[in-house]
Amino acid sequence: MGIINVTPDSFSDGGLYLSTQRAIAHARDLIDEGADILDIGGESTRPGSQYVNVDEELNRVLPVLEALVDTGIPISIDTSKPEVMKHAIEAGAFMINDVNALRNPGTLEAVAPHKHVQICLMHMQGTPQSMQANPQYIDIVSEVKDFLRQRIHAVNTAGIASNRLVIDPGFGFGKTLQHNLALLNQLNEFTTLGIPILAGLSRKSMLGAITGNNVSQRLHESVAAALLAAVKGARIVRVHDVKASKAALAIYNATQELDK
Ligand code: 9MG
Repeated sequence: MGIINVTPDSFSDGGLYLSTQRAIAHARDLIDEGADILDIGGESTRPGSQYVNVDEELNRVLPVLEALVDTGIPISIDTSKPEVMKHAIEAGAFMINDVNALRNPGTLEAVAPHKHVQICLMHMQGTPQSMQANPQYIDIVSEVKDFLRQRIHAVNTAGIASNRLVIDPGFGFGKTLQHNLALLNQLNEFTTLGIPILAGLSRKSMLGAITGNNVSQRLHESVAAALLAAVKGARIVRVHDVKASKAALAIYNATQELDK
């Protein structure tokens, strides 16, 4: 899954793709590099990020989505707002990537009737504004797993079948470095929930905390993290660097073909 941020304040490439044309050109590059899905976001979810109103978020994401729909690449829209979900689905979105796991009022109703639309349910402790202030867990893996199990149950009850779902432990969303490392190390624990796992580690500060590299220099650690996530059971990796990630995953995938 290639990342397209149409935001002025995303932690890695904020501002770069704010203009619609530049975002579309970047998306086309990621398609050429082999992206299987594109994730378009109009509101940054980085720690301390600013709220964006519905109209502004729609103005950012819809023109990019509309320009890419004809390419045939499945498009995910990264949003927690029901109005944005509805418009994006009407415009042809294939997935809604909600870092708030459909907990906002109106979101379940926005997506439930659209049986062809996939949904990513992500774990987050707190909100992007405050989540890194003091994240607390007694047992990170079982608490995140319990949260995802409860959200799967809640969305199923709202009429959304499990075959429409993807789950994500939410690396960096209300977690310390130790929490993130425990989640990555035990990512395979989440496979028992029976839902495909998405992992987003690309260029995140947890990687820089280990290597000391700043955000623009985290290619190698991002590729390593994506590969490790795949080995531990992730089916989708959300990345900025599609070409390098694809090459690394191709090696792992080739070893998996041997087992078939
Ligand atoms: C929008 N966004 C930023 N980081 C993310 C992650 O790790 N997972 C998902 N699903 N979305 C993310």
